[in-house]
Amino acid sequence: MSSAKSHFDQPRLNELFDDLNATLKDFIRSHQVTYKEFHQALAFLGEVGEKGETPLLFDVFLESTVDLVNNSERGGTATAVEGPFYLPGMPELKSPCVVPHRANEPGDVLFFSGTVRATDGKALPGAMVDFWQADAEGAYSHFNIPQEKAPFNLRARVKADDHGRFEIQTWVPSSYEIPKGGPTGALLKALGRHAWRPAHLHALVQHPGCEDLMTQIFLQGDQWIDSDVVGAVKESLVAGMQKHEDAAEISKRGLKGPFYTLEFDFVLPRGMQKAA
Ligand code: MBD
Ligand code: FE
Repeated sequence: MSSAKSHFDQPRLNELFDDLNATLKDFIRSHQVTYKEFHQALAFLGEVGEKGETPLLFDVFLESTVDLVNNSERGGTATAVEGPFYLPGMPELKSPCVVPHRANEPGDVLFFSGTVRATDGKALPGAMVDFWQADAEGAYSHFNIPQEKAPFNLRARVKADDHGRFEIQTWVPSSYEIPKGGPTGALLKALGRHAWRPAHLHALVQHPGCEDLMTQIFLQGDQWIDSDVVGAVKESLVAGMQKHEDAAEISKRGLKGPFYTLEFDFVLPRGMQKAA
C-alpha cells in the first residue's frame, strides 16, 4: 500500500538514486553495453509504459524481494506480494458470502474459509478480508476481462463474523500466465523462461490494532508451485483443497456438481493502529 507521504525524503532520495545510477553505470561498463542495446532498452521501457505494464514488470521481477526485505521479521501468517491486480472499491459483503460471478462462471465451486486471529491466539471479529483471484481460465476481472462484462468478478471485501470466521464461496482459480501479447511476456519468452504463476488466491486481511496482512494462498499440487515466475511462493502458504462428491453434501450446498473446500486461518501481528 502506498504511503500518504507526498514527497520523497531528500537524503533518502539521494542515497537511493545515486546508488542506483552508480550501479547501472557499473553495469554498462562491465558488460560493455552497446548503443544498439541502449536503444533496445529505451524502446522496451517505452512499450512497457504504453501498454500499461509498468506494475506487471516491477511485480514480476522485483516485488518478491521487496516483500522479503520488509516482512522477514514479522510474526503470524507469512506475507506475499500484492501483485498488479488489486482493485479498491470492491463490493462489501458479510461472511458467509458468494463472490460476484457470471451466470455461467467456468470451473468448480470452492468454499474458502477460516478464522482470522491475532498472534496471541485471540479471534478477530469483524476483520476485513479483501479477496481477489483469477478465474478458472486464468483471467483477472477488469484486467483480462472487460469491466462491463463482469464487474468485480471473483473479487470482494468480506467482513468476518463475530467469531472472526469467514466463508467465501468462489470458483477454483487456474494457474496464471503473464500475457504473451505485451512486452513483459515477450521479455520472458526471449529469456527462455516460462511465464506461469501457480494458482493462487489473494488476500489483504485487516483489523484495527493489528498489522495489515498482504498474502496469497497457493493451491497444493499446481504444476508451477516450485517455479513461480514471480518467485513469491512460501511453503507455509501452500494449502490443499478437499474435493466433495457426496450427493447429499452437494444438494445441501444448493449446488449441481462436486465442489471443493479450502481452510486457511490468517494470523495478524498485534501492532500499532495505522494512521489513516
Ligand atoms: C499475478 O497474478 C500476480 O499475483 C503477481 C504477483 C504478478 C503477476 C500476476
Ligand atoms: Fe495474482
